[in-house]
Amino acid sequence: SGEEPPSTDIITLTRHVLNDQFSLGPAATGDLTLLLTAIQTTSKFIATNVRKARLINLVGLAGETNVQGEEQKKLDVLSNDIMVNSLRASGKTAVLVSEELEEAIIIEDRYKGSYCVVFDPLDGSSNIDAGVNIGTIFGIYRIKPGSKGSLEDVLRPGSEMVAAGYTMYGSSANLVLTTGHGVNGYTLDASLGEFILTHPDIKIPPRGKIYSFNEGNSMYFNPPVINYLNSIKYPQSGKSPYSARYIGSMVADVHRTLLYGGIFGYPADKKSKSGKLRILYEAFPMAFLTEQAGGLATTGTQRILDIIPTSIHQRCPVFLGSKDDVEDVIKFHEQVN
Ligand code: AHM
Ligand code: MG
Repeated sequence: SGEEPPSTDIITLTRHVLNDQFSLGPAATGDLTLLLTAIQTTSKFIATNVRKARLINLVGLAGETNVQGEEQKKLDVLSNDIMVNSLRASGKTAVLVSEELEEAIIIEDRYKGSYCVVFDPLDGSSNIDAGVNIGTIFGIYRIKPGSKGSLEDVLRPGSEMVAAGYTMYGSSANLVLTTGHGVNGYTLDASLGEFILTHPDIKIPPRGKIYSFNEGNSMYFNPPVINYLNSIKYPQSGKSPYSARYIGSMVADVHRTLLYGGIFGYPADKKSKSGKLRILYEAFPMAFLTEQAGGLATTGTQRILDIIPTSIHQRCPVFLGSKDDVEDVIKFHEQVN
């Protein structure tokens, strides 16, 4: 008694995306839904491997191979293989760009579809061995009309992406997705093997109280960034300083920023002239999600989604999060010019 009966009407990610498709009428082909199904499957598979890897690390002796006698493949390489195989087999892709692969993959005719997927299969590599949150980031373009799939289909502004998202592997697996109509978050119910809608229509608070930068790089930072950080750490009298939170996994730091507000930054500095994060499969998907949640994403001087990349692994500075906070950092960049 007192216990609620289980809901008999759960909203899975597939149901939710299909519903979007119904609203498009007969014009919708269902291809994007099928592609997103393939991406969900890869996320479940990677989530399982992330968990297993920890168990093997626990029970295995250092330097040993696993019980099958094979050497463990590094998780990021394994995740890349899982994604490439599943995306190719979906029959819905034409071009794949992965952080793990120097060159783009142009899908052979037999499997060719009309979407391009850019992805970082397992982001936050420095956190993998410590069991701290890591994630998969992805962005999706439709190929240009008449194209059979080439680099030109992905060397385009982020504003032309049709969908983007990430899966965070933490205490649970969380998939956060936009198809250009807001942002929704889903949590993997391991017993059902389904991502269930748990965070409908995520909106970033217009101003936050948290900043998320790797301040260990302060000695290399440029004046606009130093001045901005000082302004939130030593605010005018009466105001409280911001709290620092930095995990070092973009997926986890952005996830918190979407839910709690505040600002995440990976600036360009004297050592890394273009910053660290990659435009196509890190900055663009996160910028798309942030804008769809009501926030802003900038390099400091330019809207991230307006960048036209000229190579697939190109980098850019990133500041994203609550609208008011990001507007502040933009003002500090304007002051110097
Ligand atoms: P990776 O792709 O090698 O994992 O690097 C990207 C990661 C991001 O997840 C994170 O925001 C950033 O690197 C952290 O970098 P740093 O350790 O320099 O603070
Ligand atoms: Mg990465």
